[in-house]
Amino acid sequence: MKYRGVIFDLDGVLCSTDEYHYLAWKEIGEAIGIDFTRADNHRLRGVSRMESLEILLEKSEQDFSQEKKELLAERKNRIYRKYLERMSEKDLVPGALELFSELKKRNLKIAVGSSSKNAGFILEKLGIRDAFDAVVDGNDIEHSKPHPEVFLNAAEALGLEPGSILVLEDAEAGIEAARAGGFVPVGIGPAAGSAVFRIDKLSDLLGIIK
Ligand code: B16
Ligand code: MG
Repeated sequence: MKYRGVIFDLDGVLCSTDEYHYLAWKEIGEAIGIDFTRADNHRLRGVSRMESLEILLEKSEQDFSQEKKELLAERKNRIYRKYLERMSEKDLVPGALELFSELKKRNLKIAVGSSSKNAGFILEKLGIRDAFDAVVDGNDIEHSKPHPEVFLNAAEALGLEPGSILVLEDAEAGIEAARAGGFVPVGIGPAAGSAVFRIDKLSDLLGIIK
C-alpha cells in the first residue's frame, strides 16, 4: 500500500469552529472600530491567532503596541472559548469515527496537525482525544501553517516519512504547508484549491487509499 498514515487538520476538517472564530473576532473588531466581515474571517483559516490578529488590524489605522496586541488576542480567545464550551460529540463531522476505525483496520496511523492552541480542548469536547496515534497542535510549534512544522512533527511522532502520509486540509495555508513538507495534500471543501486530491466528504478519503 502506498500510504501509511493520515494527518487530519482539526478546524474545518473534523469540526467547524469558523463561526465561533468569526463571532469572537467580530467582537474584538467592534471594540476597536473595525468592521470585521465573513470574507475577512475566511483569510484566517489555518493561520495562528497572532497572525489572525495582524490580518484583522490591516483594517485599522491605529498603531497597537505588542502588549496591546497580546491583550486583544487573549480577549478574543476568552470569547472564543465560551463558544467552544458549548461543543459536544454532536459537533464531530459525520463519518469521522467510522473513518478512523477503517483506517486503523487497514493499518494506517492517524494524527491531528492543527495550528490551534485550543486543539486539546476541542478534541476533548468532540470525544476523540484518545482516537489518534499522535496529536500536534499550536502549542507544540514555533511556525504556523503554511510552514510545514506542525505536519513534520506529526510525521516524526508517527514514525513515518512525509511522502507516505496524506494530509487532509480545508485551508490553503494548510495545503501549502503539506506540500512544503513533502506530504500528499488532500483538500476538503471549497477553500483548499491547490491540493493533489480533492474530496467532498470524509469517507471519500477511502477512495484515495484503496
Ligand atoms: P487558536 P486548524 C486553526 O486551526 C484555525 O483554522 C485558525 O482559524 C485559527 O486562527 C488557528 O487554528 C489558531 O487557533 O486561536 O485556537 O490557537 O485549522 O489548523 O486546526
Ligand atoms: Mg483548518
